[in-house]
Amino acid sequence: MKFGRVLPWASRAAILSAAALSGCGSNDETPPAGFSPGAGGSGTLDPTNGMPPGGGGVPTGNPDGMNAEGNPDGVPLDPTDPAAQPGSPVEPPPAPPLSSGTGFAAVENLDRGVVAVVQDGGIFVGWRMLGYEYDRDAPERITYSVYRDGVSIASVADSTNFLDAGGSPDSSYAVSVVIDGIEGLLSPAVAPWAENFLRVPLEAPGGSYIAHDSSLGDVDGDGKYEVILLWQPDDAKDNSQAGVTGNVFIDALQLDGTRLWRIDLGPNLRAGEHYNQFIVIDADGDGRAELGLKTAPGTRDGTGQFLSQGPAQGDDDGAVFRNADGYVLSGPEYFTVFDGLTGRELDTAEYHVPRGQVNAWGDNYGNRVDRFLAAGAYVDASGLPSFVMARGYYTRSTLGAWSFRDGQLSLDWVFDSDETPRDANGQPFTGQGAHSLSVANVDADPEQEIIYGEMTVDHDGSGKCSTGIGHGDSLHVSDFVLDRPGLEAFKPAEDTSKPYYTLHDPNDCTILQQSDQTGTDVGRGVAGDVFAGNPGAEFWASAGVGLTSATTGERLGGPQPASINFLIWWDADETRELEDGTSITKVGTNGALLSCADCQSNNGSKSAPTLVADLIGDWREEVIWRERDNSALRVYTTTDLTTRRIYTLMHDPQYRSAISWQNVGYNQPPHPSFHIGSGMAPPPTPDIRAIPRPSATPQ
Ligand SMILES: [Ca+2]
Ligand SMILES: [Ca+2]
Ligand SMILES: [Ca+2]
Ligand SMILES: [Ca+2]
Repeated sequence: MKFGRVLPWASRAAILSAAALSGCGSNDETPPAGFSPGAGGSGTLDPTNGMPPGGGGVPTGNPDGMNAEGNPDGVPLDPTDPAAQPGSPVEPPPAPPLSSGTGFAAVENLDRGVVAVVQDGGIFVGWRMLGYEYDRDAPERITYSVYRDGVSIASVADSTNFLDAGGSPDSSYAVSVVIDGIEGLLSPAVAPWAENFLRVPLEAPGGSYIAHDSSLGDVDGDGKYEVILLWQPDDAKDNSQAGVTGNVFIDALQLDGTRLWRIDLGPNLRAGEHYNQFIVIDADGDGRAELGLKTAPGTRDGTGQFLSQGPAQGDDDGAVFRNADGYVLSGPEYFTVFDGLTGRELDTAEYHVPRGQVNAWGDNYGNRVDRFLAAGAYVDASGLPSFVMARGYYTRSTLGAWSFRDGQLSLDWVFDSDETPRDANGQPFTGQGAHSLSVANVDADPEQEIIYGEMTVDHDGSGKCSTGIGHGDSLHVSDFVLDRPGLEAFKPAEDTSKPYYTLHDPNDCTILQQSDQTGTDVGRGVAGDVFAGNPGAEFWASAGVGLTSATTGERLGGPQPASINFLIWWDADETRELEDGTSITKVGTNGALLSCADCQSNNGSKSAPTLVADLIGDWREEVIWRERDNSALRVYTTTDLTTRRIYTLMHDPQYRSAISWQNVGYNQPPHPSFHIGSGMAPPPTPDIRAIPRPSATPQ
């Protein structure tokens, strides 16, 4: 196999531009084949032939089939060849050898995610480093070439952003990866945004609907995320409140506002934060995301049809099971997986843990029986993500893992605290859950575990451990303490007999830090590195818990966080910023870094965003807010130039899982599996492989 030599920039640029315009291999850039840093060898390549030294190893098949198939032998391009002159329709240049990873977790085959934004001093350009482009031991091997109007203008080695002082609003931008001096395919060119947000127009299902929580998935397999949006009626209820609610709807939206489908959950699913947890993952590894959530008779899929698979076949879709108080405490309960592209029902099963006796869950009116949590999690040995659907956390706590393969759902395991009431140390598994959950790999095997508040459920559904501290409102899991191996979990406590907060090891549930105060339900708490002056992360909480070192437990003087809510990586440094309401602030800095007066946050005083996630551009996070009148979503991206390079956070399996569960319960910010902040080490090599793109990408 031969690979083309690197051409002088000018001629190369012309070729790349021509290739991009020719349409061959240009609708999608192509993750090149054959290079696999950190997996299966040194990752060092012979630049003369693009193969690993000694000829060992076969380049991994190209994820979307355009590169290897379109140019299988990497035919060298000759700048003197008339076919390679500017404007000539030529084959795209050979790509450097690069595999899409051979690790455990099957992740999305994302595109370059290039975004450009008009600035006072030029044009800001940001893009993704893919997880499998990262070489922890030799990061200098990987650089990026930035093209303006088809001409290379910069080689960027220290980051994945660039300010083009010579750019104009009429310029177009594209980016290619260069590995060991060998250039990959050029991304499609993008036009700059006039402002630092993208407006995604919406069509509400009715005047009383709020564009509520959202999730991300690549439903058509083109490497770009779509937004899955839940429409909440404005009469949605907390479980503790009686009242009939409107139907809940779920839309799939492309970023230009094109609506792919709308699911109507129907009258037998109540609207409220604790009811309808929706999970978007590519569960079967076919390159397109699915949607999984709880359903019932009367649910219509994205094609407008009532559910008809499994137990839904022949059920009564006209039946309304809700009682006079608006609760749905009888009737069938299902779990359905929907096609992400069409919204069509793919399979439906009985919900794995039925409600049974309502009062067995802690009350008799239907509050605690209907406390649901959910996540997409890599709990299966295949490395494909599963739907982990949970019921109950105040008392009885149950989790079940559903895999979806070849069009069929199967229930792989159920954890039930009624059957496993205590851990090996005698701590209870009942009543440990929070209003959200977390997913992380906390032990030596590659599968993820479920951190369910103060307890951990192993990837195989066995109870791993519990602190016994009990329920609390929020939960944060990441590497918060740098000099200690493994991850830490921070959670405030609701039980007034318990310490205000604890920090524990989610692998063995050892308590590492705890408040010396008791007596209050501490309703809010956050952990993250928001202050560069303290090594590792900090945490803070309501009830007057100021900024505290996660490492030492010492209360830190000086500037304090202005909110106890979401987090976002937004500015140039590695410490994280605060997201709350419709603004972004920074500890120690007056005023907002960003705010949107035309936007509105969600869930009342919780002031949650529609989503915070690394959606496009570099590793820093985008925020999605809804406009006040629900006529659009706005996707904001940072334009603050950074010199920090990190692969897209979506290629960190823990962060990707967190985006799947962000909408669940009381939304909490996502955390990666490793420390991003002051004094950070080079990120770990992600244990991933990219799912091949579908051979024919539907549009
Ligand atoms: Ca897509
Ligand atoms: Ca799929
Ligand atoms: Ca594990
Ligand atoms: Ca980003």
